[in-house]
Formats: sequence, structure tokens, C-alpha cells
Amino acid sequence: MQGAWISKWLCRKAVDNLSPYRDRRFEGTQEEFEVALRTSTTVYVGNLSFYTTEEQIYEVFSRTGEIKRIIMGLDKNTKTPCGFCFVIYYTREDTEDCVKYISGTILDDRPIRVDFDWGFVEGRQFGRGRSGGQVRDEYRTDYDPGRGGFGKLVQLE
Ligand code: GTA
Repeated sequence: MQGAWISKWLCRKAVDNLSPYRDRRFEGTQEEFEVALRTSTTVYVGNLSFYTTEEQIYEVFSRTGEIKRIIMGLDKNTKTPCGFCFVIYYTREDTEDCVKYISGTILDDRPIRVDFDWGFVEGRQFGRGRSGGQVRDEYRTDYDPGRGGFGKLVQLE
């Protein structure tokens, strides 16, 4: 009994190390989410400039392996890039190398964040913020010229 609890705790720790992010729209159980994170060949890339192109992303991310697909994150209203994307590799090994070696790389003067992801499904490419962009851009209080100036809520004040 105690062994089962310890192995569950160790499993949770491993996922904590994989990603602190939990997608509230993932429809499966926590266990299914954890399996997906551990086996998927998709990464989420955050803190991108709105001006970074798919070609630039291709150039950087193909350093750790052959890329199957890139999906740019878009403002759901304007359909323009809003600072994130998904990159899908062919193999898990390339996916892990990507998180290990590319996260923190400077692209368009900003450190990008690469995170394991549970897998792309249609609709996930759109920002979930009320204004159409990413949620985090609504609460941002700094001025960030690469990500639309002030955060959306500050702009509305
Ligand atoms: N794998 O880290 C990630 C990640 N993020 C941040 C977004 N996605 C991610 N995927 C992985 N790892 O498909 C994916 C989403 C979706 C797409 C766009 O990108 O699964 P989003 O960024 O617009 O919306 O998603 P999401 O993910 O629902 O936003 P979330 O996580 O609730 O909030 C993001 C951040 O906003 C928080 O971490 C916090 O910094 C800030 N924030 C949210 N609410 C508040 C608040 N009330 N006050 C202050 N800050 C807040």
C-alpha cells in the first residue's frame, strides 16, 4: 500500500519536473495528462515576440531534430501571431533535446521558454484571453514592445 503511494508520489514529482503548466481544457484524467506529457512529441514555445516568424522558429528548432509541423499561436480575433507556438517533432528523443537545449535561447532579443506539451488539437492555437491574445498578456503590467506594448487590461484602464 505504502509502495503504491510512494510510486504515485514519485510519478507526480517526475511530471512536476516535466512541466508546471496544467491545461485546464485537457479533458482526460490527471494520469492521462501525465502520460501524454511524458510521451508526446509536441512542445509549447512561449515568450515569443509577436514579430518572430515561422521561418525563424524553423531555423532554431530544427537544430535538435527534424520538425513535423509548426503551429503559430494566433490572436483569436485578429488571427495574427500573439507570442507562442507549438512545434511537433517526429521522435520523443528530439522533443526532449529541444526542451533541454533550446529553452532559454535568445530569439528576437528575448529568452524563449520551451515546455513539454500534451499534444496539439485544433483550437489550441488561439489565445484564450478575453481580448483574443494570451491570458498572460492581459495581466502584464510592464511595457513590452515585442508583445503589443502594455498588457491588455492596462491598455483598457
Ligand atoms: N504546454 O506553459 C504552457 C502553456 N501556456 C502558458 C499556454 N499554453 C501552454 N502550453 C504548455 N505550457 O493551447 C497553451 C494553452 C493554449 C495556448 C494559449 O497555449 O494550452 P493561453 O496562454 O492564452 O491561455 O493559451 P491559458 O494557458 O489558459 O492561460 P493560463 O495558464 O490560465 O494563464 C497563463 C498565465 O497568465 C498564468 O500563468 C499567469 O501568469 C497569468 N494569469 C492568469 N490569471 C491571472 C490572474 N488572475 N492574475 C494575474 N495573472 C494571471
